[in-house]
Amino acid sequence: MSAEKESLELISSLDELISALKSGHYQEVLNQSNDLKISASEIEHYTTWNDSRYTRNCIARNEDFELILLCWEEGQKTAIHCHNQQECWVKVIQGNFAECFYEYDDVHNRMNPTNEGHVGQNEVTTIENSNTYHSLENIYKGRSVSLHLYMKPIVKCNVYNQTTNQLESKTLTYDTFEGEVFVKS
Ligand code: CSS
Ligand code: FE2
Repeated sequence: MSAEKESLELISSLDELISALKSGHYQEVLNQSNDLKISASEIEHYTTWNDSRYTRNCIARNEDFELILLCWEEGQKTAIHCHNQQECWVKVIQGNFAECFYEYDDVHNRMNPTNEGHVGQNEVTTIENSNTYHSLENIYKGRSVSLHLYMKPIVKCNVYNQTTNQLESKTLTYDTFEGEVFVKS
């Protein structure tokens, strides 16, 4: 291990978090995730809003990780989805979420709820089991903002269609990339 890797100190800003990730300190970032404080002013540059759906704003990524800021108007929610077998870490920067976990029953083609809870400001939720599906909903009386770390980046994930009871593959995209409007190539 390099001297630099041994000497990682407490991460106290978004820039330090990005540097730690870009230099491969993944375990240290995860170890500090509960204590990590990211202020509203640091994430302001990355926030965008859409009246019809939550927005996905990529702050930084490489082949090993993806750090995304999600911005949610009141009541906006995800579909029931998985993470394409990638580890997922979510920290609430502002607001409050209802989270529901599910397991897909492929005998009866249905999604069975297994657990539910709330994730509040500064709290962290993680998904490590590749079979786990979940949904998040902004239940705050106003806007919420959450920081998501995926390892590795998630290009596609399975989404549960509640009308047909089928799983569908969805390609994920961004609204912004490193603070600029994202243009699909
Ligand atoms: N996985 C969803 C957000 S909930 S973790 C997404 O990246 O859009
Ligand atoms: Fe998710």
